[in-house]
Amino acid sequence: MATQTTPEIILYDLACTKNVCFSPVVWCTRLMLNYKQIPYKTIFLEFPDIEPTLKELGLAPNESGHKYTVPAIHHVPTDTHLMGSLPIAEFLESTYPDHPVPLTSEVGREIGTRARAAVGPVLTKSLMPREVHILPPRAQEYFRRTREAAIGRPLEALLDGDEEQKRWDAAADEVRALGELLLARKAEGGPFLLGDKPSYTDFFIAGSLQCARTVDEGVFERVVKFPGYKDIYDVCQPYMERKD
Ligand SMILES: N[C@@H](CCC(=O)N[C@@H](CS)C(=O)NCC(=O)O)C(=O)O
Repeated sequence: MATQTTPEIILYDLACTKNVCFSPVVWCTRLMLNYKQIPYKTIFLEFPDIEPTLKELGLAPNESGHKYTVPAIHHVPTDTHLMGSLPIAEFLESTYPDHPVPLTSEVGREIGTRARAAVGPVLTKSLMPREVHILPPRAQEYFRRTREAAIGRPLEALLDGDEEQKRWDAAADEVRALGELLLARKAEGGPFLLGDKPSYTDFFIAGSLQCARTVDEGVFERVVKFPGYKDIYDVCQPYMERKD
């Protein structure tokens, strides 16, 4: 959906064949832009084009992991370029203080840590062999080559036999416990984790689920069948309407 207003932000996002945002980290940035109603334009990059494009913009490489990653932004009014969902969130929060989004909180840190430990690995292993199918051809080749090198086997091997089901069974107690923590927060007021306004942790949960849903509805269902998750996802829906 094109915006009529002059964009203040150029958002560098990850391209897929559905032409919508699906990266969980880019969703965190996009949710902030949508929530704060900041005029922006999206440039979707295929995996192999991320590094040359962002290097050309003059961005310094990441110190660890992949050298160049999305999300990245260009803030047009100040000609500022930034890469990384957290530095971008801090920049947006200080530059656009209206509709504040609390970035850190004790409960947010706990949820983030537990989600990364309990849900992150099992979710990633279910998504990777499916994500490859929503990438354009050059990105498929890049993704398969880099991810298979990282896991040391073909992507499809992650779905061998009942391996996937066993991973979800092993994670179930902790996925349920985290969902109960989300529900407990809601019971204290809600409908968001910190009360009546969203926080960055709500966006992290909603963005991760939106990623799963875009890649594969069945994987999304594996998470939202546990109580707690869908409530956060649903309440963030208004800020996920714009996906491109
Ligand atoms: N810590 C970074 C992680 C960003 C990240 O890993 N992004 C992925 C897309 S989801 C990426 O750009 N990967 C580049 C590659 O695989 O070459 C952040 O939060 O922004």
